Amino acid sequence: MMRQHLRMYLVLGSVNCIAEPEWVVQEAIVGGATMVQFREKGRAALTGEPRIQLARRIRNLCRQAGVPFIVNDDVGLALKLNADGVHIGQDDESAASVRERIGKRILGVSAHTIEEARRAILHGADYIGVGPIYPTVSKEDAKPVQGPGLLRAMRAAGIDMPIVGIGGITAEKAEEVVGAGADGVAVISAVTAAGSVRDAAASIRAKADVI
Ligand code: 3NM
Repeated sequence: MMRQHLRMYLVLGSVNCIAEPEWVVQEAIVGGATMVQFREKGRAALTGEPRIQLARRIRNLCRQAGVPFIVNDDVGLALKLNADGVHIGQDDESAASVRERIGKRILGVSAHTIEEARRAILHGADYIGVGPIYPTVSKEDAKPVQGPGLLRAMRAAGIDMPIVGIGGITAEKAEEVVGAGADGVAVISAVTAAGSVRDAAASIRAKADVI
C-alpha cells in the first residue's frame, strides 16, 4: 500500500503556488496525485493561524479524495490536524522520537546516503525520500545532486523498503527514477508551476505507473 501512495507524491506550500494552493491540490488529485505533503517553508511562508488554516483546508481536500495527507517537519501540527503522517529530514527531530509521538501514522524520512537510509529504517520509517535526484530550485539548502545512481545503489545494497525520489523530477524524468528503483516520484514545481496542473500530474503519474 505504501508503495502505491508514493507513486505520484505532491509536495507543496503556498510559496510554491502561483494559483491558490487548495486549487493546485484539487487539480493534482484529479490528475492522479497519490499522496500530498504540506510543506510550508521559505521566506514568504505563512505562519501562525493562516498556516494552520491552509493545512486544514488541504487536509480536508485530501480526506474527501481518500489521498493520504502528510505534514512536513511539524509533528505538533500533524497531530493537531490528525494528519495521516509526518515527513522529516535528517536535521529535524530523530525518526525514533517522531515514531513514538505519531504511533501508527505514516513516517517518511529524507535520506541522502545508504547509511542514512538504514538508520531511518531502524528507527521506524515507513518510507524514505531520496534526493535531490536532479537539480532543484525548490529547496534552498538542497544537498548535492545525486542522480538516479543513488537509487540503484540503495537497491543493490539490499534496501528494499518503499522509496520515493525527489528533486527536479518532471514527466520526462519520472520513468528514469522509477527505473532506477524508486517506487514513485515526489514533485513540487513540475506540478505547482505547470500551465495545467491536472495535465502535469496526469503525465507524471502515467510515467511513474510504468513499473
Ligand atoms: N527535498 P522540485 S529536493 C523538498 O533532496 C525537497 O531531499 C529534496 O522540488 C531533497 O520538484 C526538494 O521542484 C525539492 O525540484 C523538490
